[in-house]
Amino acid sequence: MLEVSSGLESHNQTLVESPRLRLAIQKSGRLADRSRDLLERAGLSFEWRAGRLDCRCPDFPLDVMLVRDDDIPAYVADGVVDLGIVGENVLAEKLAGGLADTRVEILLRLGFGRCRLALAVPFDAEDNLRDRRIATSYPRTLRRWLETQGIQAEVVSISGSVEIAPAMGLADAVCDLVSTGQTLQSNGLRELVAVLRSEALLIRSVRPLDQWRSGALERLTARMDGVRRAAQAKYIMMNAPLAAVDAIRGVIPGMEEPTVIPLAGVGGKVAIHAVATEQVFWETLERLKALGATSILVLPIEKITG
Ligand code: PRT
Ligand code: ZN
Repeated sequence: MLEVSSGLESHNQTLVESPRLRLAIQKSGRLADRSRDLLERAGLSFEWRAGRLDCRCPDFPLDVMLVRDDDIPAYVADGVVDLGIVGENVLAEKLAGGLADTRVEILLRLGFGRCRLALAVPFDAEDNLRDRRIATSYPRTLRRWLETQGIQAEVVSISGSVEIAPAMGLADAVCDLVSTGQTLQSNGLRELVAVLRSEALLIRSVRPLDQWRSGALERLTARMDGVRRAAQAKYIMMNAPLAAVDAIRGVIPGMEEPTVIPLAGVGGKVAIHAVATEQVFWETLERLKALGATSILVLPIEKITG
């Protein structure tokens, strides 16, 4: 009896199973953990198994493919997957290499994996790049930038360890990804200018989706956007003189309308509660204190929607 009913159920499931979205993320590397973390914060659970290149979400119609980041733009453009999470630097290089930007659309800037593609020269070299050899793993992006700047230089294409090219005599300058700048510095290089600023992007294929998948995509994007906004935002509470409320509104970055509540038994003082949509720095707290605010609390926000 049991056997018969479970057989029928699985038969029915294959007949009626809803379509699923496919998302490509980096298998391992600098974006891998943050991409998985984003999915988990968006309420999507996965059992990541070592050696598996795909993973099915049991509580959302989404399958995730784990791939090399360089392959993600083409997979998305060709419709192998519907969505991808990839660094802007990788997408820009593929677009500069002829991948039509009409085939891929940026849905969200995800706010992690931040870096810049920057030109750098040895400490004692001149700033001038004219007729110099520049080593890079991003030859197409660099050529485009040189063209827009009207700079004539030789682009030397290298994969990996670009920063050692000048010391090896392979180039006079480099164009490489920088985040803290430590790698450049420890290789005796100084940064001249950023060619591109990059962060992780959620991209989609422009191929039309059926209505069901479109709905799922909208829900997924809204959740990821909520996670991203919550990560930046902070909930701020403080007590302050009523007379300082307007000045305080001007100090808190990206503050929406605050809630102002009179403090029981303390004339002229109020409690202010507000959501700051941008990062709150120590300098901001010092300015609030200078305006008379006390008991200032800055709390993380887990989810934002609406
Ligand atoms: O195996 P796969 O092809 O998937 O990965 P990968 O080796 O090509 O890429 P990976 O994992 O190194 O980086 C993935 C993405 O992370 C990049 O495409 C960027 O979008 C982003 N990212 C953010 C960075 C950095 N920060 C970064 N600092 N990618 C590389 N670096 C390297 C840089 O190349 C240099 O060697 O870090 C060094 C510089 O760091 P600082 O802190 O010393 O300046
Ligand atoms: Zn790569």
